[in-house]
Amino acid sequence: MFKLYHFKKLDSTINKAKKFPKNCIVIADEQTKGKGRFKRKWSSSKGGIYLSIVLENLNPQYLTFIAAISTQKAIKDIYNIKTIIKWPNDLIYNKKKLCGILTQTNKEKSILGIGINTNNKIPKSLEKRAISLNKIVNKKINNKKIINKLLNHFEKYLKLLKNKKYSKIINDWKKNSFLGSIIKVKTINKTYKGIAYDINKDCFLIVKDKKGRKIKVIEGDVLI
Ligand code: BT5
Repeated sequence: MFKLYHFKKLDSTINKAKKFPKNCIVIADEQTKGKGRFKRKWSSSKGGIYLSIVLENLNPQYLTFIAAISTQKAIKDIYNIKTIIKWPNDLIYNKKKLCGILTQTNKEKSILGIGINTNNKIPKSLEKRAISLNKIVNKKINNKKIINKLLNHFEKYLKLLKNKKYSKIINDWKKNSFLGSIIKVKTINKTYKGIAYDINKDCFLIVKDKKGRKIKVIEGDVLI
């Protein structure tokens, strides 16, 4: 279903993907200007997986969710490594970030960017917060195998999304997620503390604070 385009080096696969039609995937061995959310940087040295999928305009929250589930399943299937999905866009292993997802949409298209640390070196400044899969399994990671598996899962979840099977997606997301953890969520204006209580039908996070109040969080960064 997807057409893959492979490049040795790009500034960002998201930038390149914007020039491609729907159902194309842009992959790079390294990115010189990898992007995170809120204009942050994504460290993208050689060896990792950096890909962006061009899709029709779809709900960005749900796209981020199905990308996280598909990546989580691919890593589990191939390396038997159990990761946790942290809202809204991370895969975590041992409290360290293994994968980040960034979804951008406009009226015509959605671009879904996935970055997975596999064989890339993590910069010193990120060592406390980030990890590569090769350090977990102690061997070279087969990026091709992960990408293929990930796309197999992704195609199934994309069908579910297009068929509006939202509760199935949310339920699968929740199965191996951070829900139940004590967290701090930083939004632009406020910081909330409490339990990661639930995810609602719009993929927003519900935090339950000390007083039992349930707070809906639309965007932000979670600290476990
Ligand atoms: C993300 O942002 O996690 C989204 C990352 C998306 C990367 C993919 S790669 C393919 C496509 N092309 C792109 O240019 N981007 C996408 P956010 O939640 O804002 O996290 C960014 C933060 O994670 C940074 O501020 C760092 O603290 C940390 N970080 C940077 N590089 C990292 C890495 N390689 N692994 C783990 N953490 C990293």
